[in-house]
Amino acid sequence: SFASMPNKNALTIGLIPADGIGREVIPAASRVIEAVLPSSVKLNFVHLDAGFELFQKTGVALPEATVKACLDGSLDGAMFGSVSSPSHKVEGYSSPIVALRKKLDLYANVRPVVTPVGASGKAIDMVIVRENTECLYIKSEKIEKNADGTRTAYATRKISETASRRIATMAFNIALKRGQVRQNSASLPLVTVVHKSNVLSITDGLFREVCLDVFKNGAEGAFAAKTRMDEQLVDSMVYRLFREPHKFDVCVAPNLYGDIISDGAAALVGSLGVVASANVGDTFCIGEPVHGSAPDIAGKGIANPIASIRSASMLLSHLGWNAEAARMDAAVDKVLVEHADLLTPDLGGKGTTDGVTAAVLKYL
Ligand code: GGG
Repeated sequence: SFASMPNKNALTIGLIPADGIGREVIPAASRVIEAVLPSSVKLNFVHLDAGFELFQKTGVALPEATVKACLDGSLDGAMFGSVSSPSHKVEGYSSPIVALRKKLDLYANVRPVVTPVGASGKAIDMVIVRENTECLYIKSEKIEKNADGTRTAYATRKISETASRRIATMAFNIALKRGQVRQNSASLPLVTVVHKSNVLSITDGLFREVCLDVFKNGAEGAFAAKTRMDEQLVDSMVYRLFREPHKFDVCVAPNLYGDIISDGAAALVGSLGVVASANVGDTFCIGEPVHGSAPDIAGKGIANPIASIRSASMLLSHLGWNAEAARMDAAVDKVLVEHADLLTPDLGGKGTTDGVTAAVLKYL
């Protein structure tokens, strides 16, 4: 959080629904934000464009106006929906969310993976902290023709000490905070560092080394005193995630591993439709559901709004609206646990985006 004392009079939030179901779930989340804030707050939503569909119409995926609105101090924060980037190269197109994260230096993608409070069975309560600015996502690729006429493609993977240090610091700070609210817990919060340094000993080796150093020496010794650190090779991490997900607490990973393990972890808590994230930098935050644009169900009114509502709650919490964020989370949990009849098809129900949103609004 970078605002412990929010301006309690006004809140201006940018809405960037982008493609597909983003255009259904972001309006749902904005309705919940509107309902949870005290009526005395002057709430202003600023609608901003981005996306592959926009690129197809205008030749621009991320308009300057959208970037400027996020950079010029006029917004307190923003919500992003989802993009439909194609799986093949399209001349002149580049993913707007990847660009936005880079341009705003939103260096952490924080992804809580949780079972709802009140659900039966062993609770899963983990946070995946994904590095958001480098790794293979620098998209430095090239293709060369070989003498025999076949082609070979290369991608450069960047892991810097600076980016590794700040993502590790973010992860240990999140662990410290979790430790503070869990005063009765017998064990200290645990940060699992995910890497593959047995193979990629230079790049992942650097990530691992920096994480270890942050643990040992960061926050003037507070991390070493008040948290624990563990490490997992990414393949073994996936295995353990499937076998014993309840044992994980905070996990920190380079960009691509973080993306893959968090989509996988979503399957453990029902569906991708309930997993939220916040893209966090030192001065700005964008809430964003982990799911994509789901073209197969776009426009049908059945997209699950819960990931976006939870992302909006993460955004509000970052902006210092902690009580309101907690009310949103509690309302979502109640709907998940008590209203299986209302849930959307990704969770096995026959419900709709509007039906789930109405139920969350009722329980706020
Ligand atoms: N809200 C996450 C999202 O839209 N994911 C889809 C995705 O990752 N697309 C690739 C991209 O355009 O970055």
